[in-house]
Amino acid sequence: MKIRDLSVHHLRIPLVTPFRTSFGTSHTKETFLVRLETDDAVGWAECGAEEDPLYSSEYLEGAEWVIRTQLAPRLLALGDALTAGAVRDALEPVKGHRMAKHVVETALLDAELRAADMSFGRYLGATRTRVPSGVSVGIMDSIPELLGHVRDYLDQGYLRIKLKIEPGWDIEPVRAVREEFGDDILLQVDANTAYTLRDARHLARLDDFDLLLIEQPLPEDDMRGHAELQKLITTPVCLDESIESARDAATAIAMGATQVINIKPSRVGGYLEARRIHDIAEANGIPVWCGGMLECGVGRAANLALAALPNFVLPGDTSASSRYFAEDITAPFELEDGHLAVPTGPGIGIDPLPDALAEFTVATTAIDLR
Ligand code: OSB
Ligand code: MG
Repeated sequence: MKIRDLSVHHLRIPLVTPFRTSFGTSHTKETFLVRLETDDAVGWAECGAEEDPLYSSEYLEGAEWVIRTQLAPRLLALGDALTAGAVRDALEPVKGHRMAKHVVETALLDAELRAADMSFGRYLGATRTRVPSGVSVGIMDSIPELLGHVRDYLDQGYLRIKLKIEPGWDIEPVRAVREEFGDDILLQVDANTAYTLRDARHLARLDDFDLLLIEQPLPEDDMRGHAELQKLITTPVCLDESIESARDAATAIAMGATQVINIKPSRVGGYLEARRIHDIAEANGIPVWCGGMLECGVGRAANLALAALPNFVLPGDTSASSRYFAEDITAPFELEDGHLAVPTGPGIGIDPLPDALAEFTVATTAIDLR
């Protein structure tokens, strides 16, 4: 496969509500799309990196630089031997930068699958036509404000609530949500690395609330700490930031550092690696669910296909477009009976809408193919 044209489209899309985590607050979705044209098709993919390196060490400007100077030349050097399946080995000399690798591999895979008239879901091995939706709820200024948002999401039909937590906003919001909405709602928390092992006794207080899991309580490089923490709390530990590869997943499972895994294709370098993690977890009896990076419709479409694989047994952070944006870059994904439909068209199964693309694009750069 020959790349005819490769470009980066920077987007800025307003969020319907600010999103606050233990590492910062977002008011807009900043990302870029990669558009990749071959002789047979056009592929699209969305970068998972954020503007600043706060969730992980990657950030948008850096990812673009890596794609332009490191990844694109290596892929072009493959000539006709370039396929999505060849990307991993070709890019292996470049350390890390998984979100940059993810977006180019995914754009290539999209172009390839569109040319083959095959959907992402079919290619990855999806076994369902729709996936259950959860929602990730940011840190708020007050408990009443939080309860208002949670009530609204439950009224819309979301099947699971995830509360972002940090020191000072953990036990009380969880208690308030349980008291207000009862013991039957599926509830979990995400700390985005805000604690240390010294907080184990405090975090054990969450054990009273029958949470599905606690996501990434400790720093991303503290695999051992998570294994130690799990011995001190009964709430299942679920790793997000710590799992960057299938090897990380195997290590975490073997160490007892994770009982559940949040799989984000962007964080792990692409859908092929994401599927390996799914398979390793399944073989070890570890359930997985699909995380998110507040993606617009382009990233969401492919995530839904992945989330339809059999070991995605918990509702994911794959919410409807309206949870994030008044206007999405694609036709909106809508909640039906608490679920989102898995796209069935070729490739990711959806295209950016020209008008929305024009409205939200703040810069476009061509990648030199010479
Ligand atoms: O830790 O899962 C996370 C968003 C940005 C960065 C990190 C995370 C998140 C979310 C939002 O929780 C999930 C979503 O709705 O896309
Ligand atoms: Mg997380």
